Amino acid sequence: MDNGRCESWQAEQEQRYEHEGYRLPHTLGGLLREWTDRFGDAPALIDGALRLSYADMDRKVDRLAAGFVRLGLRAGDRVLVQLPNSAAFAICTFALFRLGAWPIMAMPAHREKDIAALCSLAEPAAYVIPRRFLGFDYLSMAKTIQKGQPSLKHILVDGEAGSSGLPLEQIEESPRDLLGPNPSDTALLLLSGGTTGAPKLIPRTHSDYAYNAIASAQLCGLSSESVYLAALPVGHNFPLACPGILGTLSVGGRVVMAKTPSSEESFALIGQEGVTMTALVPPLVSLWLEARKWDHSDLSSLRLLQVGGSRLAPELARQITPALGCRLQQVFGMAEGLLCYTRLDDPQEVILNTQGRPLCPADEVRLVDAHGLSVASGETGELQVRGPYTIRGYYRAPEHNKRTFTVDGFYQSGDLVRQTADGNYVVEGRVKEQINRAGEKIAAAEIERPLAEHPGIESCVVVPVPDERLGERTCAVIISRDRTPTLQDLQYHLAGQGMPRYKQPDQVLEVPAWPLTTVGKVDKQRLIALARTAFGEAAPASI
Ligand code: OOB
Repeated sequence: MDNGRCESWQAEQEQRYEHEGYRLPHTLGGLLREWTDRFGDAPALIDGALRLSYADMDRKVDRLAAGFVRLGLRAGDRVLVQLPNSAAFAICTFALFRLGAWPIMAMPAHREKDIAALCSLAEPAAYVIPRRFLGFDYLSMAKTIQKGQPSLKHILVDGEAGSSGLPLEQIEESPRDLLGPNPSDTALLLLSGGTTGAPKLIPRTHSDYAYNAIASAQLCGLSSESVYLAALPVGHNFPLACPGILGTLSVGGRVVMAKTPSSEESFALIGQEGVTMTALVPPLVSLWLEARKWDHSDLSSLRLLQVGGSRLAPELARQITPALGCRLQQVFGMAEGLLCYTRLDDPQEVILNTQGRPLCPADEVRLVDAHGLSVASGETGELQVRGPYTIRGYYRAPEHNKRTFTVDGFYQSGDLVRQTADGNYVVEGRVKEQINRAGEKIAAAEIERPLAEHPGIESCVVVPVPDERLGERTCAVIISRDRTPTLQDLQYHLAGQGMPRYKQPDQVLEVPAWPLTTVGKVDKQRLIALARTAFGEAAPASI
């Protein structure tokens, strides 16, 4: 921030957060040590046959952190982490925390284009991958990416590395004393859903992320008896710290890693490990409920299912407790910070129909109209937020930051939200042009640009269409040249450019001309309406 006014409110706020106890004096690496002192031999991580106690984990983290130092990694270096749900993910992440290097939380589903863009933005010194996962060869992708990224010195592999990578296990060595970071330093970079197609990285500090996880654990009533199933990809904020892995470890509970969120794998783990809590996005809730019709696995240990990431239809919400025998908690969160939760003791109607209210009493939420003015109570407006764990800017994005944060430091979320009379929030839609497909946020522009290069396309706009199972699916609306390309043509074209399947359009709709707004812009709302009429909610896409 560059003017005196901003600096003064920032300093004032910092004081307030400090005074009210929201600035925890901890680093995440330091916290693991404290938790180990308290819970030592209790089980912390379960990954298939591998079971690690807090003490085992702490020891491994120390050894790996020492290995990272030997490789030349230093505090403030970025390390791209693209590991599936595993003990290796947790150990690697905490080793980086302890050292003060910043993990960039990539998802296993990211492919060459996404990873290369992250590398160009953040210039990581190392890239941590599995050798293979779900049939995909990460090592050969990493090697290709490394050729174009001079900063990327090390490819570290969880498992067999062949000749071109270094196995994570091999770099572990005797622990050494580390200076370590400060609580107010950046701890990690989360990925944002993004609005423009270019990736955005979200710097979260040790202190703010510790608060995020610990306060969430308290709100969710976690204890040393809690067993958390990490079913969603663990690099995402939701399973990582809301309260997720970090929150569970903060109270001496145990974390069970699922390789995929399939009902088959998760139901089996719930029964075997006595899982008490997990988190899902709404499309997975549909799949689990479907499976529950014939799968009578013992889920009796499950007490709480958190659902968030995209809109949960009340009809779906209503089926959860009867089918799975657990309570529901709705979570409306964002990697940028703000977390809203329904509370465990809220009335049923609140839990089924709202996305709850902020985690922290110091979270300041305002709902504004297109001119930035507060809307009347009960009206829908764009949610803006400022608070102790909400960021003040993205990493290396000065121009975007000017557009996305107000001068008084509020993050403009792009979410259209209303507040109910009892103070809970309901998400009604988005200002941002983004498709939320099964919880994955895809910027329309990210698809539009490569799609427009197809020889059969004159111009194109990508819009979301409501989908019963995915929340939203992607429809490419096109004006074609001579011959209309088929959906398969377009998917083939995009796959050829390295775009993963989940980002490719699910449907194509041809129009003769663009509908225009009064100022002559393409009217996306009209296109969304057209696509809805053409396809409705009936034709589900495959994930
Ligand atoms: C979570 O985080 P992100 O960063 O992947 O996505 C944030 C966006 C929000 O701005 C909103 O548009 C949407 O996802 N969203 C929801 C929602 N929760 C998130 N839309 C409707 N209903 C909900 N319950 O998605 C995230 C982070 C932490 C916890 C849970 C979700």
